[in-house]
Amino acid sequence: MKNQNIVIVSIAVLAGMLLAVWGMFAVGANMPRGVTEFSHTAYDLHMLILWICVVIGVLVFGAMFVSIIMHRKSNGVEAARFTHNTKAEIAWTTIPILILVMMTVPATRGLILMETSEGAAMDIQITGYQWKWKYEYLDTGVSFISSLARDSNVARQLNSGIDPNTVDNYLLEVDHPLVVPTNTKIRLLMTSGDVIHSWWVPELGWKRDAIPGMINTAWTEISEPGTYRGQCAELCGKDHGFMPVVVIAKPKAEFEQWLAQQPGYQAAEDLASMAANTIADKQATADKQADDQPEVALVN
Ligand SMILES: [Cu+2]
Repeated sequence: MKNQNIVIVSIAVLAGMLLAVWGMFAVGANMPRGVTEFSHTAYDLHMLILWICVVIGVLVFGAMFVSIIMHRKSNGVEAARFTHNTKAEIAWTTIPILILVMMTVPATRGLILMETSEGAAMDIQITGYQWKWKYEYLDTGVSFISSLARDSNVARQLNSGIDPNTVDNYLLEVDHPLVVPTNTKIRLLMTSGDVIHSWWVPELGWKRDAIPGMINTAWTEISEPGTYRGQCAELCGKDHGFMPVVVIAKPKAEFEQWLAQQPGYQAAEDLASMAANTIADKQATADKQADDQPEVALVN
């Protein structure tokens, strides 16, 4: 009879915990799995740790409720009077340590993966400004400012009379999205022109602070073409909520076509020869200035 009650209480606790986890998924409160290798790593790590927590929760709450219900005073149970139990103390110290050490393995692997930006095929510099983003495709001459889209900007004004629910992607749309190629390792160099911002697109699996006077490095490699939206994730002033991020991932050929059509685009060879010319020009000017200097006789 007693054992039967223990089973009933345990099943009830387990059901309650599973119901809570299922509810979290049902309302879509979980983090997205994303579209990059790193976002998958972060998601899998998050799920692994969630289930470890669920198992611990079921065991701890199960033991607690079983003790409370089965060993209650009205059931005629007397409280135990011991104060120490060495074996129990060793167990509840070492088991959590082992669990934590076990969790550090995938977590460290994920952190190393996130920091390894070597071998990137292209570099994009992202500069945060109050309250917009500047994207520079390094070594191509292409750069532009990305600001909140007009529809959202009009609707957000006080007494605009526009219902935000009628605006597509309200506060999550920009005039010039960041366009990137799929299946290409891209290094992103983050900095800021004024205060600290943070560039965050949940589907990519990370966010990075954009700090004035510093360059933070991140990288991404998007596997699926699509539009991914995010926001500035660092409170950066009164319009912090109005500087969204929109990333459009296109297949490589389509991206190259897009890039070549951008104002200021220069193929890499042109840029290299331009840079070489500039250096040669500077050298020639310096030489000429040196020649023009009147000879000064040194008098002892
Ligand atoms: Cu910001």
